[in-house]
Amino acid sequence: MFEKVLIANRGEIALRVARACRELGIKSVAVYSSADAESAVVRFADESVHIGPPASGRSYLHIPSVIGAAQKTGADAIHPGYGFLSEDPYFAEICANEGFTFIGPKPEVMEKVGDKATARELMQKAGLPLLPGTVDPVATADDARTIADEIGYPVIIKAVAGGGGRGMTVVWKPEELADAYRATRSTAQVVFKDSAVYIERYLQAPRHTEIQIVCDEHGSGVYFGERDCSVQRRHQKLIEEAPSIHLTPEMRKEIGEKAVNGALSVGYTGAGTMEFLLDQDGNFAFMEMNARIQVEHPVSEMITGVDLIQEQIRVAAGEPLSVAQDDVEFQGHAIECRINAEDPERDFVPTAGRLETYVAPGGPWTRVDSHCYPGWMVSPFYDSLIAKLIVWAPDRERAIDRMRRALAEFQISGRGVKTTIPFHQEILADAQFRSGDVTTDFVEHFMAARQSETAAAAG
Ligand code: MV4
Repeated sequence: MFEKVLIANRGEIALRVARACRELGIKSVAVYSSADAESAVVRFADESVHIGPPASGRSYLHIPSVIGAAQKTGADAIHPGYGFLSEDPYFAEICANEGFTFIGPKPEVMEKVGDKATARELMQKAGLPLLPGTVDPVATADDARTIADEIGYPVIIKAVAGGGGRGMTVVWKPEELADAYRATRSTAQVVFKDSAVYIERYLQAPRHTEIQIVCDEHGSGVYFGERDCSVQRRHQKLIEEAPSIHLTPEMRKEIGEKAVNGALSVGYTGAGTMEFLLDQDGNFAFMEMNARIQVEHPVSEMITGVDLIQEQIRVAAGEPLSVAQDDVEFQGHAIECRINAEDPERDFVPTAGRLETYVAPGGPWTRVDSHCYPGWMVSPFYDSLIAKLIVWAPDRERAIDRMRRALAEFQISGRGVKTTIPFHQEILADAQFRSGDVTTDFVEHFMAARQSETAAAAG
């Protein structure tokens, strides 16, 4: 096992990783920008190193500074968290070359799954279900037209280098295809410096259902069930839950085994997520693979009782997974609300500022993953996630009730600081959400209905 792990991240996930290290008896090293000098992880970790100014390009994304901190402190591994350098194969390679274990998959595997068309091809070969479409990038507008005619409309054009919802165009009619093809390519070139695109059948109003897996270096892989992440706005997830109430145990086993097989077939090691769309008839379609631990991993931990960060560290150290598939039991229901410093009344603009009040909820089956405390300065330099509130209960209805209770206890205030807490309360009170009949267009419809209610009340 490692003796010392450097955490190349900030915020709640840096603290989450430091806690896992402490429980495993591993020393932790925090790195921090000037904006994060007073952060909780700097105090919690065994050591800390200042790596640069607030701008992430000059601190958390600046590879020489991160590697320098690892050298200076004699760390033997680097945990990248999520975001920042977590899915950068080049960073993983530098870690290896400098003698540090990157806590994640091998660079060449990361590179393969990071290319959406390659991932699609590899996962199809491994037997995962896919939507009709191409596995090779589409070379010309004429080819695009021919392919779309075969697939049938609507279709979606996606950037090979895209992900997380960026660089996609839905095309409803053949006449619109050539323009959409050219527009997506040029956007992809500008945004991702790679103009390659592929085409898929477009699925309207699906559920976003993702499978958590962890694979070790001994050829074993385990799935930790699925998460439903359909409650999202502009590709930013707001609420995640596990399990999905739309799966039977048989469906869970089938898609879980397929996800693990797919990952093992490409030599994947570490924690990862296979993202699928789930249609109204219960059909899965593989979308992309995320080669990192995700924000919403706690809901999977809550229903399985397994610490996924500890598993991730264990397998990176070359140890076998601590659990076999048969040991993983799914119990009850967990929900996570992302508490962001944003103003839902002003199109969710980030609201940076100093927290005057910060009182986290407690009580039974209530977990708060956060780096915040009274007096903490929420910085405009980073993403606006300030806390994750996670609850568990024997069933979904009681989990929702518990979440409403916990959200009501949560007190966060500061000059100019608004949070998504009241918005979560509204969603949790919504009859459609409570029924579980939620697809990826839920928030959009919810917002529209909310708008017209406000207008009616004012009128
Ligand atoms: C799709 C789709 C419908 N059909 N692909 C968005 C994120 C990226 N990972 C995949 N995305 C989508 N791909 C086909 N063929 C709809 C989406 C999509 C979506 C997916 C998951 C969660 C929210 C979403 C919101 C809009 C569109």
